[in-house]
Amino acid sequence: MKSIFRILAVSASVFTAPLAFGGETTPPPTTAPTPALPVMGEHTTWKLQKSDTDYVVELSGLCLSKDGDFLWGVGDNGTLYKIHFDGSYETHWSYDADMEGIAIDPATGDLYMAIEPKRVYRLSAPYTGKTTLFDVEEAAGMGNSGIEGIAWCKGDLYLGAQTGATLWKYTVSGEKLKGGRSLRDIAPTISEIADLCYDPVSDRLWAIDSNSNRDRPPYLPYSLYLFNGDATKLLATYPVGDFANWNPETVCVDRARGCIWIADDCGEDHPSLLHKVEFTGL
Ligand SMILES: [Ca+2]
Ligand SMILES: [Ca+2]
Repeated sequence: MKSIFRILAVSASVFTAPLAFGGETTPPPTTAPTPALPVMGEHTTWKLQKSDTDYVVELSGLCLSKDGDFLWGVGDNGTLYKIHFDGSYETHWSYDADMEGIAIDPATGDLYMAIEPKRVYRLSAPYTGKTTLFDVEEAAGMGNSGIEGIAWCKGDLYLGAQTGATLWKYTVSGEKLKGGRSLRDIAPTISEIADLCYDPVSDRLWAIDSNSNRDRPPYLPYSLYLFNGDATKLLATYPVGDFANWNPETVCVDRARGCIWIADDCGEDHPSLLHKVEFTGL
């Protein structure tokens, strides 16, 4: 007995967890650890252009392909592009619609497109035709400040509008689950949603604000916003305006390359810009 007591005394001084009778450990009281936030690093920029007349026009949405080997991109002029990680690209399909956002169901490869001001399309392989899924009726009157962002979130869709930085969650069959509510309620410096990307690994939602917000306090210029997965808490804000300051309308998380892809919609008369922004701790 004497030796057992000695062991217990030594153990208690070494381990923070108290030892119960018989030497079993009782777990220490736990507080949920705060996960570290991603840290933004260097960026690389490509001008998406082959010639004076052949360039990517008004790139406004990006998502990774099903196999993660290229990016799908959409532009306001109604073009679906395949964009490669070296800045080369091909036109895949065109349709007369103001395409502002794109997301993918990684299991099926189905693409979901946000059409300003209010519509959602689905495209299945080989992505040369579309099905209209539903309209976000509350965005119907938002004109050119309507739906710009779309994100695939565990079988449902987040949709975001420029007007009021309004966020909704819908099922793919068009049942409204949440919203619309303004992200300004939790992030007072965001003026609009220009794009969204939900990352299922970290369970976080990214949004980008494409406005200069010059002389519009409290709104910040050209910024990325990071929220928890339910978009109930702001986690971080990242200014991107030192390199993405035309009209950054896309955000796309790419874990395999440790980066976030941001694109500038530079209007009809200028090639769009693609930025690879390195992040650690995504
Ligand atoms: Ca656009
Ligand atoms: Ca718009």
